[in-house]
Amino acid sequence: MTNNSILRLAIQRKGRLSEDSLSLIKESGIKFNSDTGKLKSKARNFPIEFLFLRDDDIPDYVADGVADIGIVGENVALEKGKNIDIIKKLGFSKCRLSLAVPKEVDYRGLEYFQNASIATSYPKILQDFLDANNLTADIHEISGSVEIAPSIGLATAVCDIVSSGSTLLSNGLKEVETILYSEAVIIGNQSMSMEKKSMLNKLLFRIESVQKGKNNKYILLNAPNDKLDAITRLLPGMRSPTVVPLADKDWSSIHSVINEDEFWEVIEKLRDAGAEGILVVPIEKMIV
Ligand code: PRT
Ligand code: ZN
Repeated sequence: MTNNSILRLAIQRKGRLSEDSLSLIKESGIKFNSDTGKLKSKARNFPIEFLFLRDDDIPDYVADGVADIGIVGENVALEKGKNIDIIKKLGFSKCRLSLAVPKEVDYRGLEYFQNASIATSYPKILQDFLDANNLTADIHEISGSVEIAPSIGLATAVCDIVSSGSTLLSNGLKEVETILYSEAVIIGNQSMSMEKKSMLNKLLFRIESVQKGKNNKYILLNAPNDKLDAITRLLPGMRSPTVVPLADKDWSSIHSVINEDEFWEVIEKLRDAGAEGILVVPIEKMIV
């Protein structure tokens, strides 16, 4: 039973992805009751319905068309995802899937894993990695607390999600190889109707505007007119910087947009070039 006039988005009911998934939707201007105690919720101002599920179930629901799209970690999308598309990376819930071994092991390279026994919740991704490296190993699939497997004698290595690394450390393990860098992604059903695709494109446009806003800052500064050229060259802006004369006729105010990544470098150069009174303001949304 598919309803073509509404886009169904599956998000994690409770866990590491939930809060950022809900914030992204809210920042995209979509209003809804975010009580994840419920199973479903309809937006009030956008043709979208949310399904709140366990993250592991989301790829299947999306593949079957119960949901049209979903937000999951790339690790889950690749492990459980059959017949789904990865549509967009979302930049949050960043982590990596890594191989780790007891810290006393004198690790010299991948050959350590030949005939090893490895505990993991990601047997498919791990098997693909082993195959790609011509290795054979025993994979023990376990669904949680993978990091304790070596200390209870179940395995000689683990393949697990790492973020800060403190879980590995406190279990006497060290990270030796990274198999996958993961972040939250939007996954999608492969046979969405034209109508749903057009709703999805509207949603993606909004999400991209929010993301661009976050990656950029609005900058205002004062510059003596004889330094204007040098300073504007440091500031590309969306097209080119806006230059506004100040009451003091020898000075102007410059407004522009700069990328978060080059922010500090540009600020230092601007000061060296004679800019004063630099103000930096967050951008809520950016449409280019
Ligand atoms: O109940 P449900 O099945 O929905 O949730 P879940 O418990 O399966 O998933 P959840 O909420 O823990 O994680 C959801 C997603 O967040 C994962 O699929 C990853 O894409 C991403 N993510 C980001 C993480 C972590 N960081 C993370 N640190 N997922 C798990 N961890 C765990 C990891 O398994 C290990 O036990 O945290 C520990 C490692 O953390 P550090 O900081 O000690 O290295
Ligand atoms: Zn899960």
